Amino acid sequence: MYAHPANTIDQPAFLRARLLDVWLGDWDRHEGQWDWAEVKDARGRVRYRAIPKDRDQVYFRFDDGLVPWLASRPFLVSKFHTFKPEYGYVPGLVRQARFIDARGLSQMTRADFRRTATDLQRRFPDSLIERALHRLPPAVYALEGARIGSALQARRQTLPEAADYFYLTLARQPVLGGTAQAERFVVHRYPDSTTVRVFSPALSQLNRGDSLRFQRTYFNAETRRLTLEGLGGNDVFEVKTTGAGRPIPLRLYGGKGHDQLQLQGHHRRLRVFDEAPDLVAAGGPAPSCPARNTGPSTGSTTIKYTIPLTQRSLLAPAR
Ligand SMILES: [Ca+2]
Repeated sequence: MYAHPANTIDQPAFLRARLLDVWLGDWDRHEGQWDWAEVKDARGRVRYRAIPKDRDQVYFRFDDGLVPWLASRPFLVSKFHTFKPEYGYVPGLVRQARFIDARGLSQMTRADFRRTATDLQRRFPDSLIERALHRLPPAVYALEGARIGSALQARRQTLPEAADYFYLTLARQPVLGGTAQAERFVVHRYPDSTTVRVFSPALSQLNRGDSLRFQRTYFNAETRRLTLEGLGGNDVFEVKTTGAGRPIPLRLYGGKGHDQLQLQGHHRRLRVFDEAPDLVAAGGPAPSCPARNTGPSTGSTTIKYTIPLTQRSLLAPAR
């Protein structure tokens, strides 16, 4: 995905897989827990479809003792989640996957989350839950079957609410990355929302005239801070601010290459970081050097793909 904009994750399919994780209470879904199927089209675009594996934390039970109680407190932002009829603290439940969620769900809207959740509700009738639980060993079914079954039914009823909480968790401080190729980030900031479109000239070589890679509107009511990373290539950031209100705070990271910033309107709540001193616009904010360790880290060392040093950015996982 870093190498070329023609490589993308199948986001609707990944959202279905992640909502299944949420329903099952599988909190351990970091990037090492997935394989990826490559689906190539005739024009050379590659879509990656997620294949979940290592479901060893499903129906996890962690509620018998003081240490487990402490480890599951929301104020400790625990990743450990006991499987119960209620979802509990959703940001903790999805936290282990935040590195891959930021990339695999970046274009999924609040409506997509709700629609997918209600679709999954229909696909998991009581008869299916019962049939699945009967595949447990008989001794386990006798001991846990009824408890798991009723919890699955209760969680199915409130899956849309949990999906909404999941969406809001991801929408709070999104980080959007470019690729190693040149991109043009077109940002329109309004008092109540910010619209981002990303164009990749490398894409129009595959499909003439179509270079739009990404498009999304972020809302002040949901988003506290928005970060855009150009990564490699000579990137252009066009930022237009309309009105005198308080737009979503925006952070731009130019990354490698000779990057350009074009500003229209005021530049309040805008911070600019670049490794070369070329990301300046007349009257705009002075760029700072990117500080390390301010981006999201995965807390995981099992990540399988590696990012060449020249493309590594704040988005790169902690080693
Ligand atoms: Ca780039």
